[in-house]
Amino acid sequence: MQDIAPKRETLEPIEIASRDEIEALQLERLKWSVAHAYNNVPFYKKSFDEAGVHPDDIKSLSDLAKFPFTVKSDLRDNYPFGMLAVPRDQVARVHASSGTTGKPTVVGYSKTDLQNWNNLIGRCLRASGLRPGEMLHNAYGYGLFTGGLGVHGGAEDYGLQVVPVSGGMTARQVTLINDFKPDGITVTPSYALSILDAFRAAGIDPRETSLKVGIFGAEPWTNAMRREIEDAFDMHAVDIYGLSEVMGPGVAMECIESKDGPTIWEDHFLAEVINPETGEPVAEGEMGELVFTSLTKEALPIIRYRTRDLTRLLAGTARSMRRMEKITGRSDDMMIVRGVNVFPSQVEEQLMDIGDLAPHYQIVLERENRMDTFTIHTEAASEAVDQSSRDACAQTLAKAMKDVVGISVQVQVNDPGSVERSEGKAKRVIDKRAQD
Ligand code: DLL
Repeated sequence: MQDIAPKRETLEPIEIASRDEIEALQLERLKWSVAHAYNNVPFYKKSFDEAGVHPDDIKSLSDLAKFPFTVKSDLRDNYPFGMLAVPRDQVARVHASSGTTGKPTVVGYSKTDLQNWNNLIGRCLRASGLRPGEMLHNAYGYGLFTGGLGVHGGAEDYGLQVVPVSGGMTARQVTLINDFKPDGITVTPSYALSILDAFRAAGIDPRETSLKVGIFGAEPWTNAMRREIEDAFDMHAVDIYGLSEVMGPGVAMECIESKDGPTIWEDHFLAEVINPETGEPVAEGEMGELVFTSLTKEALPIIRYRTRDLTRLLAGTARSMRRMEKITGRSDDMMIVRGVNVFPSQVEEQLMDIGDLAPHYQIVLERENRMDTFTIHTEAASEAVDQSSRDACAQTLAKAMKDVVGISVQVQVNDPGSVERSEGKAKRVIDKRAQD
């Protein structure tokens, strides 16, 4: 893999400013953002009044902890436009995330919000090692999902040539990568694996493509998956994080020179980590639920939004801004199986170490005789892996799950291609227990 790290002099000054400068800017912006929300969104006025807090109470960054949280259902309850803080004619774009149940969560952007978003995506792309003039194959879904259009606008502004391919039509993805010779790809890690299969099906060596870097996000993925993808494509794999309620992709981005978890763009977002049970801030560097407050957003200011994402905050390395540890899971993805807490990423980590297995998997939870069963459906890496090797793989994986994670599982190693593929975010867990 080539060394494509950006030169320090190409970074924005704030990325490498002192902590004091960053925190001073945050405080100034926080005061504005909290007041903006309070003065323009009835939901915030009511919620702050009920909690007995007022924007004038913000004298330091830690004062934010006195303010109430915002959760996804607050956005749903104010569907579609009740959370907007600007008149409708100042909203330049809306996006929405489709929940599995109920109404979608709608978010809006002013022109300035879109400019800030573009700028932050440009910052992410620079951090990935891509340079103006290069080409980006953007396979995040276009439409209401923030991935496609969010990355697109920022990539264009940054000076890349964007191929707006979106997700799907996987054979065509291979043709375009092969013919157009892009330098980078933006895609969910699970869809990258589908593209990888399609390369092999087309008889093209994925290590021979022009791709130098892949920018993966929108779903959890492990360092084990990073090694798999980097090796398969002979390119760097870096992590981009974001969520629609806070902006979309580009809230945080892993720097290629360190690959040690996404750097949070703290000049636009204030991050906290709380104990999900008590709501209290955790001690510095401890695991908990990530909470974000927007510092510059006009159309949809968001104050103390509970992401459900579990991580810890870490000191800056490649930049002075703080990092978050690579997300291992969401609190709502956590499976409680016979009393043990399990995340899909723990299955992924164990599975990736077994050479004869493909990196595709799905977990099915069922209840038999009032006992939970946990079955991992995965695939042989190729048709050449015979039944006795498949049985051995199944045993190895079951043993690793028992020894490392502490639960008994069943493993089914099926034929290549049998696990459902995603064109965007993968569905890792099918929980049939609730239906019993
Ligand atoms: O997934 C925005 C995005 C698009 C991010 C493209 C990165 C790339 P939502 O659909 O609102 O927005 O989903 C947000 O996805 O709370 C996390 O649980 C998960 N997520 C996003 N990025 C990562 C990541 C977009 N890098 C939810 N690692 C978030 C782990 C991620 N989980």
